[in-house]
Amino acid sequence: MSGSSKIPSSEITPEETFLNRRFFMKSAIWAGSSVATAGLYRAFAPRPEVASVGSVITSVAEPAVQSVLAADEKINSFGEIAGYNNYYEFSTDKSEVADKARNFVTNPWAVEVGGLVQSPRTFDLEELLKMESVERTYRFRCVEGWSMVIPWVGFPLAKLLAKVQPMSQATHVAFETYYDLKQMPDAGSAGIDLPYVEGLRLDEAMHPLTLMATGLYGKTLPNQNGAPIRLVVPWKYGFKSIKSVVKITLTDKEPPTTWNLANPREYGFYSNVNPTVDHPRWSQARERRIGESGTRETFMFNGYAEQVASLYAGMDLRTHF
Ligand SMILES: Nc1nc2c(c(=O)[nH]1)N[C@H]1C(S)=C(S)[C@@H](COP(=O)(O)O)O[C@H]1N2
Ligand SMILES: [Mo]
Repeated sequence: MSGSSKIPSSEITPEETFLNRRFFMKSAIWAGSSVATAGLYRAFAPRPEVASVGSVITSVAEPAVQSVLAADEKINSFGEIAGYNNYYEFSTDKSEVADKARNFVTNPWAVEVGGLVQSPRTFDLEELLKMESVERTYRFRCVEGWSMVIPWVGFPLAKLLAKVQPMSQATHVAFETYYDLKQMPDAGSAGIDLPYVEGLRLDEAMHPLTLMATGLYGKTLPNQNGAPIRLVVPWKYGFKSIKSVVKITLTDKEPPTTWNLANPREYGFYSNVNPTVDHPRWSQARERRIGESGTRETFMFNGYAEQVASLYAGMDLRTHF
C-alpha cells in the first residue's frame, strides 16, 4: 500500500509498544474477568474453534465485551489502517486521503446531541476524551470486499446517549459528519451528497459493541480515520461507521443515509455484513484482508452474530439489507 511509506517511523513505533503492553494486559484481564463477569463472559464467549484476542482495559463499570478473532487473524499495522482509507470528503483515492486530510482542524470540536431527548447538549472534545474509554479490537469489513482488524479506543455510544436521556418516542439515531469546502476542497468531486449522514436503530445504537472511537493503537485518531471522533459499528459494512461526527439526533423515523441516498438498490439502511446477500454487482461471500494474499470467508454479521443476531430476529435480511 502506497500510504504506509508516507507514515513517519515515529508514528509506527507506538504500535510495537501497544502490542507489548497489550500482551501483558491480556493476561491480566483474562485472569480476573472470567470470575468477575462470568455471566457476561458466557454471553460473549467465543465458539470453541476460535481463540479470543481480548479487549477491555480501563472500564470496570462496563460489560466485558470480548473481541473475538480466529487464531489465524492478526491486527493490521498502523500503516495499513492509516494509509488505506475511504473518506470521500478528502479524496476518493484511498492512498491519497491521509495526505489530503493532513491539515484538517479537529480541535476545537463539538458534538451536538439533540432531537427526542430530555436534555439536549453540546459536548466539547475535552469532555468526550474524558469519557471512560475501552480498547476494542474489531474486524472492519468494507462493502467493497476488503477488510482489516483494527484496535480501536473509544467509549460505547450508549454511555453518551444515557447523558442526554432519549425520550420513549425515540426509535432511531441520526449522525452527521463535519462539512466545510474550505477544509475539504476536493469534496465537490466526491460524487455523493454531503454532509455525510448515517443512522442506526436505537437498539443498534445502544448495543455494547457500538462505539464512538476517539483513537486507535492507543493514540488519538489520525485525521484520515475520522478524527477526532467517529462511529464504529463492527457488524455492519464500513460505510455505516461515519467519521468526524458533529451532530447526533434522536428521532422517531429511519434517518436518511448517504450511500442509500446515492444508490438505494445497492446500499440499504441496515447494511449488516451478510455473506449470503450479494451486492448487485459482486459477491459478499468472501473478503480480501488488507496485508494478505488471497481471500477469506466473510462471517455472518462480520463474526458478531452471537452478540447481535437477536436484534434482527424475525426480519427478512434479504429485503432489510
Ligand atoms: N464522513 C465519512 N465517513 C465515512 C466515509 C466517508 O467517505 N465519509 N467512508 C466510509 C467507508 S466506505 C468506510 S469503509 C470507512 C473507512 O474507515 P477507515 O478509513 O477508518 O478504514 O469509513 C466510512 N465512514
Ligand atoms: Mo466502505
